[in-house]
Amino acid sequence: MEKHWEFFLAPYKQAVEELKVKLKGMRAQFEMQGVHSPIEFVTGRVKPIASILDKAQKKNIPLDQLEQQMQDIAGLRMMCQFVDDIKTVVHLLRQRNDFTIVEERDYITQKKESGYRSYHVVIRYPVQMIYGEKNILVEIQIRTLAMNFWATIEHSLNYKYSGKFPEDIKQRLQRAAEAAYLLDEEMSKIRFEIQEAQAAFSRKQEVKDNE
Ligand code: 0O2
Repeated sequence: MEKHWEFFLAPYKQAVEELKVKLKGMRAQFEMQGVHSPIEFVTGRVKPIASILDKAQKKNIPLDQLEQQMQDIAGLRMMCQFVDDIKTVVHLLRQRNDFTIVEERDYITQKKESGYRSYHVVIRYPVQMIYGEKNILVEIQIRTLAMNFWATIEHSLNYKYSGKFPEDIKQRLQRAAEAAYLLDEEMSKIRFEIQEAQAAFSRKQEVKDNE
């Protein structure tokens, strides 16, 4: 990697690593209390240089403006079991004082034309570098497992077809988005049943572990 990119991306890498620990830590606290965690799992990545350059070109962002205008060079994803958990997670993020929220985008009540659903929270996160503090933008995407399944598949197809889907694939993706939506709805309706079963299972597991 060119030295220039290595320097530029260093605070983003640091932020992703730190935030993975912090957001996974939230899940661990729910587990410790033996209550349902609104967070199922957390992932994070720094956008590859090729994708940064692609997006900059597509959105007409000058390279010297990346820091100010590209919000997802550092990205975290928080996956939830149920749609209602997303609200809880957003609420928890709003209460934290280790970063400030600069923008929220709700693609759940306002899904994208593609069928994409997710809740995006853009934060300004302070990274302690050896030369001082650096405030960078980080995008946190919060979504259900079903939303994530759809987005992951659509993202790979998007890559394959460079965004120009054949008509039949486009229709199937729309139907799959609808199916993912219905799956979320159904799961929400039997949420308490599911949680009871999960609690009983983890109690059983705990007894086994202590044997
Ligand atoms: P990657 O590879 O995930 O990093 P825009 O890019 O114009 O849609 P903007 O302003 O960048 O919008 O912000 P937005 O829409 O809040 O966030 C963009 C990111 O959201 C994308 O990053 C994806 O991760 C995700 N996303 C948005 N729309 C879709 C969609 O239709 N399908 C899928 N699968 N993901 C989507 P990147 O940079 O596109 O890609």
